[in-house]
Formats: sequence, C-alpha cells, structure tokens
Amino acid sequence: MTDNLYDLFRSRFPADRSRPFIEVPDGVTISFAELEAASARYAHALVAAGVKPGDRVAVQVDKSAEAVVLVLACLRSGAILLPLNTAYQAGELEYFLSDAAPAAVVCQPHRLAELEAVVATTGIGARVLTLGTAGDGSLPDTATGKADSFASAARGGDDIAAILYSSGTTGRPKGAMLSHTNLAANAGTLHKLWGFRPDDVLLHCLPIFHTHGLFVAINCVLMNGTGMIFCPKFDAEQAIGLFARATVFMGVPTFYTRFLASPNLTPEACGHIRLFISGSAPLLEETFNAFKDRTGHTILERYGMTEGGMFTSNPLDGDRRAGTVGFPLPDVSLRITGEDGRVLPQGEIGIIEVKGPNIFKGYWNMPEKTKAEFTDDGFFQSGDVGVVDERGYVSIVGRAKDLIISGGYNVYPKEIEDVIDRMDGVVESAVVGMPHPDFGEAGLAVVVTAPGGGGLTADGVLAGLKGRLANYKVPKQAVLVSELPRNAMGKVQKNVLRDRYAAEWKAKL
Ligand code: MLC
Repeated sequence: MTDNLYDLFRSRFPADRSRPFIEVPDGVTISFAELEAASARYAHALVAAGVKPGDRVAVQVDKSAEAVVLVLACLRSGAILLPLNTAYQAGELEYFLSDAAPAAVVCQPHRLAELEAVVATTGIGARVLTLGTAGDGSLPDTATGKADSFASAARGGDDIAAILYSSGTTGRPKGAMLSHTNLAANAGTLHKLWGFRPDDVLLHCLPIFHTHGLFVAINCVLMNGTGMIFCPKFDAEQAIGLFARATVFMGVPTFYTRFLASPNLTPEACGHIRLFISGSAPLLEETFNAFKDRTGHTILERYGMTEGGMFTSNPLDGDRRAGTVGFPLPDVSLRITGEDGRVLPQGEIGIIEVKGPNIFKGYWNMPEKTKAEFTDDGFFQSGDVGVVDERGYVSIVGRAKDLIISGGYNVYPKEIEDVIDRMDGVVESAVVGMPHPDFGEAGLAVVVTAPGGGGLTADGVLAGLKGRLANYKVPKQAVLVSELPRNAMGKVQKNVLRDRYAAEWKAKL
C-alpha cells in the first residue's frame, strides 16, 4: 500500500460491500461494491485516454454519483483532480486550463463543443471527455467492459491529489495544491472529531467542486465507510423532508436561513439528525439562535479554506459558541500575528496563521506567491483577521483581503472590477459587499462612467457581466456615479461606499 488516498478510503469500506454508499433521491443508488468496480473501470478509461500519474484531469460536471466515481478514479489512477465550478464561463475556464495544462478535461455532453473550443484556444492539447448519466458520455462508454479492478497508482504522501483554484485580491487565481497526505490528515481528523458512527448517514446537498462539499463532506463519509443521501441541488424543502433518514447535515449559512424560512422546520422534522454543521461563510448569531429556538439543535460552526481544508471547529461535546469557529483542530497549530509578523498574545486581534499536516503544498506554478504566503517557520498566512479568547475559542473578526463571501462562495471584487473597467463608457469601478438576506453578503457595483457615458446603464453593466463571469459573482445591483471617494493615499474608500448606498441597496432588495 502506498499513500494513495484511495487505498486509505478502501481500507475503511464496510466488509459488506453491498451496503449503499450513495443514494440519489429519485435516482441511482450505488453500493460500495459498485463504487469500487465503477471507479476501477473509470480509472482504466482515464488511462486509455492517455492520463498518467501526475497529470491533471479537469472536471466540470454536474453533481451526480458518476461524478464521485470519477473523483475516485482520478485518485486511483494517480491523476491530479482539478474540480471546476459548473458556473464558470469560457473566459474563466480558459485561464484555469492554460495554467494547469490538464491532460484531460471532463465535462457534461451538452458543453462539449464549448469546452473543445476553450481547449483549442489554450493550445494545451487536452482530450475532452464527457460524463453522461444515461449512456451518453464518452468516459462511461470507454469504461464499459473494462476490468472491475485497478491497482492504485503508487503515490507518496506529498504527491498532489488535487488542485483547487482560489482567486485573490490581486493578480491571477492561484491553484492550491493539496497532497494525498493533506486530504487524508484532514479527513481523519474531522471524522474523529465529529464522532462519526457506524450508523451515520450524511445528507449531502452541497456542490462538489469546492472544499466543503468535496473534501469535508464526502471524505468524512468515505472515512466512515457509510452512506450518504446525495441531492444534486440544494432545495430546502426536499432537505427538510430527508432529515428523517439522515443523521449528519453540512451546509453553508444560506442553507440554514432558507430552512428557517420554512414552516416545515420543526423539532420533529430534525429529530433524527444528530449533528448540524455550518461553514464556508460566517454564521450569524441570529441564525444560530433562531435555529436553536426552532429545532433544539445547536449548529456546530467550523472554519477553514481551500488551502488546507478545515482549521478549527466548535466542539462535538461541549459548548458550541455563536460567533466563534471553535478551537484549532487537534493537529493544527494556530496563532495570531500582528502586522510586523510578531505573534500576538491571547485576546489581541491579528492575522490568523495555521500550520499542520492538512495545509497545502503551495500554489501550482507560483513558487514566489507560495513563498510570500508562508512564514519562515512554515505557517500559512490565512488573510483572515481573528482573535482567540481566554477559553481558546477562535473568532473571525474581519478580513485582511478584499473579499465578499456570498452564499458560501468567495467572490473577489478585483476580478469583477477588472471586467467592468474594460466595458465601453466606464472609467473605473468599485465592487463592495453588502448585507444580503439570503446570501449573507452580495456585491454592489459602483461604476464611474465617462462623460456622456455612451448610453451605459446600471442594468447594462450587470447584463455585460453575465456570460463573462460565473453567475454568483455578478453583483446584484449597480449604481452609476461620477467619481469614487478616495483617501489621502488615493485608495478607494469602500467603507464609505457601503455606508453611502446602504439605504438604496436595502430598498431595492
Ligand atoms: C446562486 N446565486 C448566487 C449564489 N448562488 N448569487 C450569489 N451568491 C451565491 N452563492 C444566484 C445565481 O447567480 C442566480 O442568479 C440565482 O442566484 C439563482 O441561482 P441558483 O443556482 O438557482 O441558486 P441556488 O441553487 O439557490 O444556489 C444558492 C446556493 C448555492 C446557496 C444553494 O450558492 C450554494 O450551493 N452555495 C454553496 C457554496 C459552497 O459550497 N461553498 C463552499 C466553498 S469551500 P441569476 O441572476 O443568474 O438568476 C470553502 C471552504 C470552507 O469555502 O470553509 O468550507
């Protein structure tokens, strides 16, 4: 056995392989036996497509049982998985594919022509494969008839298992490289910390192209060797109906606010769930309290990011405190530092830095950026501003980076401003995060138009962004102005904009 993560998961599969692993409501059910066999066949199909260990396989597919099989097939074949949000548009994909230069790109059949065109533009020469759900995908076609067993490619612990792109406040998105050991360490820690039991069933409603749905949720289930109910999309009513058959639920705060909006969220409906977990965005104290009042359940909030999975968690047994993200995980060292890099005493506010076996190996093709984000003694500088209280609970109190977290997705204003600034009639722009009842935060674009403006309207700005950026990045509102407020250093005062447009924003929601 090597350090291939698949082998670890396989060692945790139940002795009775006929037990269900994935059940899609009104869809397929896949047992562990089928998972093993199908991921072997898909791994053979990847090899047949020319994929070698260490090659990247970009995957932009809808959430399905087959998609999970493909994820495991990538691990088994030693390929590096590059999951891509299905909302990404051609321009965004072009960058990821040029940067990561995958050997193969897997997409839904209906996007084949589009992805082929993107691949042609990049000149990377990748094979474009399709993943159908009803016999209409080239990958399942190639897999048909292949052997049901596959010897996992030998992988060392530091070999990269996945690259996940995260954007930034400046420059290009960065591909965070996560090793087999990074993922194994975090999965093992969370599985233990959250007390997974032999009878647990996870209700999975998250997308599977980001850390939360992919590595936190699925990997805990794989470590537990039990099953999950796998909903292709989040639907609050459907999820509430399924609580009766599940024991663990993981979601972003928007899921919880949508549950609270339903009269069907009752203590009885939640009676079978032993653990509700929230993450990816700050859980408002108001939501935490309302959920407790309505259901009797105390949501467990945890904190992490793409660059290492989870860093902290409120306790399973013990006080789960609203407004905090709990304690550093047992194998994570966490410290707070000041602007000069000095480690601050408990109670002082500063940048959160973390170190542990789960922290990523660096950014793909960006040694300088990697170096800049780690301290000399190996701590990753998260860019989040936090504080540790006298009991050791960590709270996130702000962000050192200009970032909007909308419905659990990170949205970087700079990326949107760059697209707006290239529009005809635009001089410059600023995108700010505003409070949003459903998504927690959402973007407002404040756009300075050229004299005359060329007929540009606020709606025109928003329409111009659609199709160029993933839909969740498109600001919900825009205003046209003649100038932006700046401080003495010439920096746009985003806090002034947030205050100035607060009433107008709220009125238009
Ligand atoms: C959808 N829309 C959003 C949005 N999601 N707008 C802002 N922010 C979002 N998150 C917009 C769409 O653009 C569309 O607008 C309209 O809402 C309806 O789209 P939809 O697809 O029908 O929305 P819905 O399915 O309701 O999606 C909402 C959601 C989804 C909350 C279910 O966003 C979601 O699953 N979020 C989870 C994100 C997540 O998994 N993050 C984990 C990152 S990992 P229009 O105008 O086009 O009609 C990470 C690390 C960690 O952060 O710690 O976990």
